[in-house]
Formats: sequence, C-alpha cells, structure tokens
Amino acid sequence: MTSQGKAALVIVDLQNDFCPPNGALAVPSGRDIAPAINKLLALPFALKIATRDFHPRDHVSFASQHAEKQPFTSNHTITNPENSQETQETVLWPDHCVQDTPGCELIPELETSKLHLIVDKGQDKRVESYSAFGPPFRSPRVSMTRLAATLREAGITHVFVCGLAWDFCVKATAIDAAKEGFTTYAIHDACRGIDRSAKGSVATREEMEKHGVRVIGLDSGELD
Ligand code: VGL
Ligand code: ZN
Repeated sequence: MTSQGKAALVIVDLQNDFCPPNGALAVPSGRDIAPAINKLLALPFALKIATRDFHPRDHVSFASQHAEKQPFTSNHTITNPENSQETQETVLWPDHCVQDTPGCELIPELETSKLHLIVDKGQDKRVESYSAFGPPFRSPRVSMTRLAATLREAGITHVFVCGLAWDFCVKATAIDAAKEGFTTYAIHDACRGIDRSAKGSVATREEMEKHGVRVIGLDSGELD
C-alpha cells in the first residue's frame, strides 16, 4: 500500500445518525459503503481509526438551538468564542450524533474489532468541527483532537480517508491531513455525500485536490 512509509486508514463518521433508514441526518445510501470499508479494514494498514461526530445536546450546529432557524439553513455564521475576529460559515443541521444516544454509535455492520482507535470530535458546543483533526480555529481553549499527534507518534506518513459525508467531514478531514503534511488519499467510492448531485461531488473532489489530496478509487493500485 506504500512502498516506503506507513499508512493509516481513517474511517470518518460511519455512525447510525448518518445512515438510512432511521438516521437523524442520513446521508443517501450511506450504509452501502460498509462492505467496502470492511474490506479496507482487512488490509495491512499500520493504524486503523474510526472517528465519531460526538456532540453535546446543545451543540451550536443544531438548528434547534437557534430561534426560528430550520435544519439545512446554510451560510450560518459562527464566531470563534475566543476571538471575535474569526468566524466560520456553516450549515445548521437537525440534532444528530448526541453523546450517549444510539445515533452516535458506529453502525453495527462495521467490523469494529479491527479498529485500533476511535477518535471523537465536535464535543465543544461553541464551534463546528467537520474535521477529525479539530475545528478550524487555532485559539487556545478551542480544543483540537489528538489525531495529528497520534498519527505522528505511530510514524504514519500516508493517510487514507473514507466514510461520511464526502462533502463535509471526509473533505475537511482529508484536507487537514494534507495540511498536516501526510500524503493523503480520499477513497471516493468508499464515501457518500449529503449533496449527491454530480456537480456537488465534483466540486468537493476539486477542492480536495486543490489542497493536495489524491482522490482514488477502491481499485487503485495505491491500495495494493
Ligand atoms: C457531518 C454534518 C454535520 C459529517 C457532521 O460527518 O459529514 N456532517 N456533522
Ligand atoms: Zn455534526
């Protein structure tokens, strides 16, 4: 899978709430990628990690926390609570992946016994964090996850990203992995997007590629 270096597999947010038929924020055909991801879990990655979106009940990304806002409202501005100069443009969502609810658990199809580690994200109720590395703000007290440190401590050089959702958390996680200096791949056919239009999917691909992420398919030689 890499002739030199060490590879990690990062499975993003393959959780009940992101999967049909009953997920609170179901990604169309999100559950269909489970067999492909289980096959990836059988490959000799040095580190196999699953991430979970893991929100408190009153998370800022929930439309329910904002007067008269409907889920899927876009261009909602969140201000960095530690630095009012910094803002993030986000989407308001239905309540999803609330800590200690069944919705936040990994889907039962996923072969979790093959995982080395689960990384939770999105716990800070004040900010959105699509990336499993942490929110876009780099202020003290807006906390990052330990994902970058964990990968470095394990000597990882190559990161392969798959999961849900292609256009949100997969994209943000892959771009941050590339920014952290890892040779980063996004396995497009082991992902599904919230926007399932071809245009949306291509725009996401282009944005990832612009940041140096290599978009590959499951049949790519990079996985041999
Ligand atoms: C995600 C929307 C809100 C994701 C997480 O995992 O892609 N999307 N929270
Ligand atoms: Zn979320």
